[in-house]
Amino acid sequence: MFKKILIANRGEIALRVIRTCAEMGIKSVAVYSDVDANSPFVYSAYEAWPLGGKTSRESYLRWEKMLDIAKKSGAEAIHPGYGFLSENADFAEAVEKAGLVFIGPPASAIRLMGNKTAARELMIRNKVPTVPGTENAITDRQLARKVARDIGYPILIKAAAGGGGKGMRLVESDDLFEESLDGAAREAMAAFNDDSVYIEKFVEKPRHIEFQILADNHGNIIHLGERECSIQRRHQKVLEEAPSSLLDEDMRQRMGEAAIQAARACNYRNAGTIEFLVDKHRNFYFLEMNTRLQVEHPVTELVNGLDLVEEQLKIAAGEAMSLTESPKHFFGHAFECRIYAEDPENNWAPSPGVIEFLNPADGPGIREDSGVTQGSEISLYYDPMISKLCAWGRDRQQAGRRMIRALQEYQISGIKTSIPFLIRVLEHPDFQNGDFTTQFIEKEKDWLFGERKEFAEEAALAAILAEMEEKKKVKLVAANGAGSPSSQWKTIRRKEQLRSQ
Ligand code: MV4
Repeated sequence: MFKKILIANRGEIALRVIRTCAEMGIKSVAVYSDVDANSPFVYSAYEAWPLGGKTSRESYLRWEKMLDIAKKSGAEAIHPGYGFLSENADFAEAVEKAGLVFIGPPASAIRLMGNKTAARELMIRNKVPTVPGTENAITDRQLARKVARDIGYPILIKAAAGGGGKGMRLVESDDLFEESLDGAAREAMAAFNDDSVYIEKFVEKPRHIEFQILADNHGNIIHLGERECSIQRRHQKVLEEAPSSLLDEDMRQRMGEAAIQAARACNYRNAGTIEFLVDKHRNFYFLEMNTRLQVEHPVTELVNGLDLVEEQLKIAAGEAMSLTESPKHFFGHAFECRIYAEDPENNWAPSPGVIEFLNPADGPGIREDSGVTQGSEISLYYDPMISKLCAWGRDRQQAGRRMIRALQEYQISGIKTSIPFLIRVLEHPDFQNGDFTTQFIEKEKDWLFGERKEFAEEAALAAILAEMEEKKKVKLVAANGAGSPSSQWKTIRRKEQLRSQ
């Protein structure tokens, strides 16, 4: 096993990797920008080296600097986390060339899966179900138009170099085909410096379900079940869960097999994720492969009783992974809520500032992966996600109740967060019944943002307390509202609290 590794990332994911290193007796090397000098991950690491700079480009994207610090500190391997350099095939290659180990897949798999048409082609050849559409990037406009007519409108034009929803265009009818094609190619060129695009039939009201894959260098390749990721807004996931309430054992078996087949086809190693779309007839289609550890990996850990970072380290060090067979049963149910420093009530505007007071949730079944502490400043330089709150329960209902309780318990002031919105999502009857698609937030925005009659009294109380705060200099820590009468997950909320200063 490695004795020392460098973590080329920041925030909660840097801390996540540092923690497993500590448990495994591996020395961790953090790198940090000027803005992050006082972040918890910097203090938790065995040692920490400054990168300088503020923006990502000046700091966490500087790979020569990363390699330099790795060499100077004596690190043997680099964990890229997610985002930043994690899916940069050139970086993965440079790491290996420098005589270090990249804790992730081979550069060839990153490159192949980064090209969405190449990935599609590979899946078609390997009999992994894909959405009907063009087999390659479009070179012949008339042929492409014929494909669109044959599969039937609406269709989506997607950028080959895109992914994660970037550079997609919906075309509703044949007369709009030509201009949409030109527009999509132009957008793709501007965004990715590559104008290749391809066509897929538009799957209406789908679910987004992804499978966790692990593959080692001893011939073991398994899946660890799925994550339900349909609850998202503008391609930003908001809340994830494992397992998905949509899948039965048979469907899980078939999708898991397809996911393993997909990973095998690109000669995959380490942890990866296969994204699927599931239509209303429960047909599933390969969408993309993510060649990194994902933000939402904790829900998979919770229902498998497994440390995915530990598995990543073992695999990268050439050891066999802990499991050799895909599990058939999962341990209870887990939710993850992404807590963002943003204001959902104000069109999700970023909410930078200092966290003046922080007392996060805890207690039975709660796990929090947070990158901040009281006094931390949330800047506009990086992603606004500050924490991931997970709740585990013996079943979906207990996990849901615990999540609402934890979100209510969570005390944070100085910045706005998505916590009240998350509570509303968890209280929604359709969400509780597992009856939702990727359109959920858009479709239910009135319900999710609407006034609640039953809160009228509490709103009045809150107004009085706010006035008291003004007059008597008493600090108000507002409870995070919840408890709709229709909720099968109804919980008892605590009262507003007054903390005298
Ligand atoms: C689609 C689709 C419908 N049909 N492809 C969005 C993110 C990117 N990974 C692919 N995406 C989609 N591809 C076909 N053929 C709908 C989406 C999509 C979506 C997918 C997953 C989760 C949320 C989504 C929200 C809007 C659109």
